[in-house]
Amino acid sequence: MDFILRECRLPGGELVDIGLEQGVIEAIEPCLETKAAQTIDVGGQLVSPPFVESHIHLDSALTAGQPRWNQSGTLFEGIEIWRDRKQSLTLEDVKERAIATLKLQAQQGVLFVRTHADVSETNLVALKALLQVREAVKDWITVQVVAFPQDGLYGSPGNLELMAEALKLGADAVGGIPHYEMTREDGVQSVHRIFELAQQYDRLIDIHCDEIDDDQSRFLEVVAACAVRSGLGPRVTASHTTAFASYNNAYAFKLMGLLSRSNINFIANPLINITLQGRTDTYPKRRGVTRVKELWQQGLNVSLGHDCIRDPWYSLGTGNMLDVAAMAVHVCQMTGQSEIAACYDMITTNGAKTLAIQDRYGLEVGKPASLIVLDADSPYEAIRRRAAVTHVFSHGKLLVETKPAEVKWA
Ligand code: 17E
Ligand code: FE2
Repeated sequence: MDFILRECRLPGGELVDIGLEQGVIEAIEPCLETKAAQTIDVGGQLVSPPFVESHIHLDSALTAGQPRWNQSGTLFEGIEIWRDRKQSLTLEDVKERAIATLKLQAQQGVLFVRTHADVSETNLVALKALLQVREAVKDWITVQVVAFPQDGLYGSPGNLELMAEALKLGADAVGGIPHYEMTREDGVQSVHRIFELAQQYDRLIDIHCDEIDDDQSRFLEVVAACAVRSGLGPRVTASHTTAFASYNNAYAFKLMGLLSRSNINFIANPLINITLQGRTDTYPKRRGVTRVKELWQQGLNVSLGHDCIRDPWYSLGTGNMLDVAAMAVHVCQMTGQSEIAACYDMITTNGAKTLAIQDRYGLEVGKPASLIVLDADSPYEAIRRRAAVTHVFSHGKLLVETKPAEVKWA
């Protein structure tokens, strides 16, 4: 064996040794007899599959304040600021910020990332840069790129062609933003078009859907219906769906039945939507984060994303998925023990399901040897203390080590 990690606490609580050989998990057993070139005594700390960042915008990451700060805190002002900033994008600018962000993520245990790339930008610079980044980093971190028309698929006459071009260039998924299209009809049509493109090019779908507090924003039902009719179900993701938090319960109940039938994935971004939404409310002020607990209780796949790290929509952000999970625990009131454990799943296994990479993901013999060690003995403690990720293994190689902070009383 190349590596043996001894006394690993799995997320489910079992204590095992894990053997890594030639980039693959070779053995998971209570007490491994074999010898290895290197042994790490994990001492009962949590060993987990890597974190999955299922929703982030790497093209705009690290641009907060450029050319100005978001004063209103709304999605719409963010889109306008980004429209100005994106005029000066270069391949180098996007690649540098994206790679710096991926390193920040990887050192905190993230080894799978789905990023959106704005394709409503005339030269497709963001998309081309992120496709180059996907290739450049593939030995240590897996990146998926969604072709995302930030200004709307029908926002400008050339946007549909730009989307098709992005898919020809190799984007992994088709994106959309129906609630931002000029009319409800355009929004509905955009969803149909997205499904046609996904089928034509054989790609995944991840739509920014109903990211608004408008209780009349009902594109999620269109996405779910298209998923049922096309049979694409698990290859489809509805991101944000914040209007779901404003729907009346009678409609939400009907919708939930359709969502179950559709079997699509959901991504909530609690850090950002707790700050973006509710901005037009006085009091009571809505939380504007989708019905995470109810979707989970319904047995649907929900994962969590950071969405932003220092960009026009959110000037904060650390890249630490435990921050995201902790915010979900609070905002979605998932404070029960099984609910906190579910929030940990939402930044690990559920994220892998959203990305449709389950064949390459998980602590199982035969899977790639990508795993993380945390300075905590359970997912609950990891979230509560935002525990440090002490070791990150990618494809059998130790990629990064972090020493947890030391405290000394005088
Ligand atoms: N664009 C968008 O439409 N929504 C968001 N939350 C971000 C970018 C970050
Ligand atoms: Fe987003």
